[in-house]
Amino acid sequence: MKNLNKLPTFANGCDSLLSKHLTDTVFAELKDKHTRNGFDLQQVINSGLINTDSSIGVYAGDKASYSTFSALFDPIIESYHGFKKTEQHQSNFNPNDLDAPNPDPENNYIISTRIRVARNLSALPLGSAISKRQRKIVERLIVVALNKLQGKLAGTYFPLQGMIEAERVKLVADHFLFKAGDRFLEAAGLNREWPEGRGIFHNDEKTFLVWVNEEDQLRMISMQMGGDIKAVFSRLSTAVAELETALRFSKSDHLGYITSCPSNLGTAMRASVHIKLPRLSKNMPEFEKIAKQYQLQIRGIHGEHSESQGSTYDISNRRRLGVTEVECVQVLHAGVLALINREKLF
Ligand code: ADP
Ligand code: DAR
Repeated sequence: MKNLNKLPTFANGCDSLLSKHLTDTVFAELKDKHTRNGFDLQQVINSGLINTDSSIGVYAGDKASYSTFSALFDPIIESYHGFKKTEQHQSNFNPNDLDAPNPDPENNYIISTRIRVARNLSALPLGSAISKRQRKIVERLIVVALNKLQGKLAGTYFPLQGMIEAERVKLVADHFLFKAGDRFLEAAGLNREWPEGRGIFHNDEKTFLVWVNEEDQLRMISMQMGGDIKAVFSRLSTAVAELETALRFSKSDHLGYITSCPSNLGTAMRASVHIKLPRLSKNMPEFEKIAKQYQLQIRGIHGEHSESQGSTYDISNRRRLGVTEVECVQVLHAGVLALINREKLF
């Protein structure tokens, strides 16, 4: 380990899973370890050391990180997902198994629905350990696959490098593009050589989008206005299956799809709605009780670490590992129905 030769201390009030699970014993076991890509414990924990407001605080640099540093990752994964190191992840991306009629057919509450999955290529390191040359190879392999998409999924890739700033700002404001300069990703080494090798693909309707080389090498996104959750899921299922014929994604029997952050392992799926709850949002204890019951996250409308606007919130599934893709969306659907029914009672 380059800079740390003793167990780091964490600021008072830091409640990250890193601060909880990096014990003396774990530190002693891992401090001199590294993967064959040279990824070491300092790099695993750097984001959580610098950003003491992290909820998790660790990132993997390659698939091997999850085994090399399992003494730290396993308890973090169990704390976040309730998933034990002896369990095997199961996948089911079949829309026929999803029972999700539109919970808001009159569009009184749900503004938009978005479902995304993260993927990384199996042949190269993850973003925190990848080299500049390797990142360009990842971009090239992904763009070749994206350009093969046909019909309604066909679209165009827009590299971030050279993008007109006003266009970039508008894509972010319209919730289509990732924000730049995330400090958690910065400290994890995921923003190196930014914006080289980064970009966004989208079809003409902007209902299918792919982020390239942000936190993960692919974020495949299906989204549209309104609450037709099943249509959004079906589009994503088709698109992911198409791209899986052209790209080999990193996965394991135990952890499912491999991602930079352990919170995204397994399905690597976040299914979310932007929903207006003017009455329920004035009763946050009740709002939070329902969200907890359905294991939903309540977030602001610009995603992570953002604030709600008015009474519009981003509601999404919290668990991604040890549940299937269908179960992630089924839970969101049930939770959104419960929130809407409670809103109606006020
Ligand atoms: P991820 O979980 O995929 O990393 P975030 O949840 O942080 O992404 O959000 C990324 C962008 O997607 C943000 O601009 C956010 O506003 C937008 N977003 C998330 N859910 C929805 C939704 N249901 N409708 C529209 N935009 C959304
Ligand atoms: N911000 C980091 C990661 C939390 C999960 N979100 C991701 N992976 N985008 C934290 O530890 O708070």
